[in-house]
Amino acid sequence: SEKLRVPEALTFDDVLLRPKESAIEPDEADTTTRVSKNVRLNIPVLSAAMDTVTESEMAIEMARHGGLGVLHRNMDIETMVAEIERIKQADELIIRDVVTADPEQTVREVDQMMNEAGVSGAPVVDDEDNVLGIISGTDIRPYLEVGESDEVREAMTDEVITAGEDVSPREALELMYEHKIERVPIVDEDNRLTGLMTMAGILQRREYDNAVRDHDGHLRAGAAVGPFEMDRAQAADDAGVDVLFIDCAHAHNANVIESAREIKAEVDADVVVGNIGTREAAEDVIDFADGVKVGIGPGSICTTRVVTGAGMPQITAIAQVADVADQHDVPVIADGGIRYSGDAIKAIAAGADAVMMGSYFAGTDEAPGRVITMNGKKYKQYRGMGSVGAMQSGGGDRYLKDEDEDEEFVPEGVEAATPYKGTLESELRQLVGGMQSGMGYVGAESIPVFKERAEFVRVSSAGQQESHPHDVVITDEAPNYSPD
Ligand code: RVP
Repeated sequence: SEKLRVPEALTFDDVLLRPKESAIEPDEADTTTRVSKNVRLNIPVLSAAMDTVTESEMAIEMARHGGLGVLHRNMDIETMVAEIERIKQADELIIRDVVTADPEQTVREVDQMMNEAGVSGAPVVDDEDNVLGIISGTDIRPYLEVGESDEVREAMTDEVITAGEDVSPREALELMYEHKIERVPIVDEDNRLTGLMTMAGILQRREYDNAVRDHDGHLRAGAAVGPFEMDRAQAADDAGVDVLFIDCAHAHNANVIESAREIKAEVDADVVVGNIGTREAAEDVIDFADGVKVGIGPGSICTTRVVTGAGMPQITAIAQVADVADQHDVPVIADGGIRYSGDAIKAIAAGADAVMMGSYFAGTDEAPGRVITMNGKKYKQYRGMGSVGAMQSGGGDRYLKDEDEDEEFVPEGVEAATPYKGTLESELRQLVGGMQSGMGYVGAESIPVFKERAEFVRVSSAGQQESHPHDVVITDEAPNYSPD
C-alpha cells in the first residue's frame, strides 16, 4: 500500500561522524556560534526552559561560561522580570543597589546591617545621598571593643576616594591599589552616590573571559514565553531579555504562528520559534523567526511520541529544518534527546548551530531543587514541563490549548530524578571538550566549517553495540560516560 511506503527518519544512535583527515587539535576548535540572528554565543549550548533546569542561577552560570540559559515560564510575570534583572545585574561592575550607612547610626547598628547584607563596607551618606565617608569592618573593629554605641561619623574614614560614572575598571583598580582600598563609591557631578565598584567585583568578572554579554556588558539572558503570552513577552523584553523563545510543543499551528509573528513585531529581543520538526514547519516560520528550535518528542522526560503517536527522530528533524533555515540564514537550535557530548556534536553535524539540553544539566548545583538520596546515591529532581506536576504548577498550555482547570490533564512528560553531578562548570567542560574532539576527528576548525565538512555513516545495531564499552565490567566512573 501507498501508506506503507514510508520515509526513514534517523536519530543520534543511527549515525556516526565519518572520520576525516585533520590538522585540528581539539582545543583549537572554535566553538563560537549564533543562537539567533543577532545573538552570538561562545559555546553552542543552551539550558532548557524547564522548572527543574533554568532559573537565574543556571542562566548566570551558563552565560558566564559562554552559553545561554533560557528561563522557564512556570513563574508569574513579575518573578520572571526579577529573574531577568538578576541575570543582567549579576556581573555588574557598578553595583546600583548599594548598602549605605547613616552618619548618626551607631557602630553596632552598622556592623549588624553590614553582616545581614553580606557586605564588608558601606559608603556613609546624608539624606541627599551626598557621600560623607566610607566605613568598613576595619574601621569598626576597634570601636566594637570600646565604644560600640559611638556614631558612624566618628568611626568612618572621611577622606573618601570616589570616581565618576565613566571610570573604567582598570582606572578603578588603579585607584584601589594606589590608596589600598577595596571599594570606590561612584558619584555624579554633585558628589551624590550613584553606585559602588568593588575590587572583588572587578576581579571576579575577569575570571569569566568566555562570558557572553550584551552591548552594555551585562550577561545575555533568554526566556520562554507561551505562544499567546504577549504580556509576558513585552515584560521580558522591557526587562532586557536578549532572546525570547516561543515555547510550544507543536509550533506548526496557524494560531501559534500568527501570535508568534505578533510578538516578534512588538519586541526588540530576538524571537526563536519552536518547537518544530519538519521542512514544512520551517518554511511557515522562516520569514519572521530569528531562530528556529527543533524537537518533537526526543526529550528524555518526554512521552509525546508514545502518548500521541507523533514525532520525528531528532537527526532527521534537525536536517530537514536546517535545509530550509540555511537558505534564509536563520540559526537552528536542536532541543532534546542529547545524552552525551557525541550526540551534541552530531546534532550540529546534522545542521544545528547550537543545542539545548535539559537532563544533562538538571543534576548540577545550579539547577533549581535540592539533592535527594536514594539507595545511597545522590539525585536531583527532573521533570517534563508536560508532566502532571509541572502542568499543575502552571506550564499546562505548552501541551494543551486551553487551560481548563476542571479537565484532567493528558500529560506528555514524566517526573523523574537524575544523578547529581556537581558544578555546571565541570559538566560544560566535558561537554564542550567532547564536542571539540568531534570537530577534530572531522578536521573542522569552526562550527560553520564543521557543518559543511561533517558526513554521517549509518550505524547498525551491531555497530551501536560496538560504540559503547562492551565485554568489560566498568570499574571506575568516567566523568563523561554512564551506561544507560
Ligand atoms: P532532554 O535534554 O533530553 O532532557 O530534553 C529537554 C527538552 O525536552 C526540553 O528542552 C523540551 O523541549 C522538552 N520537554 C520539556 N518538557 C517536556 C515534556 O514534558 N514532554 N519535554
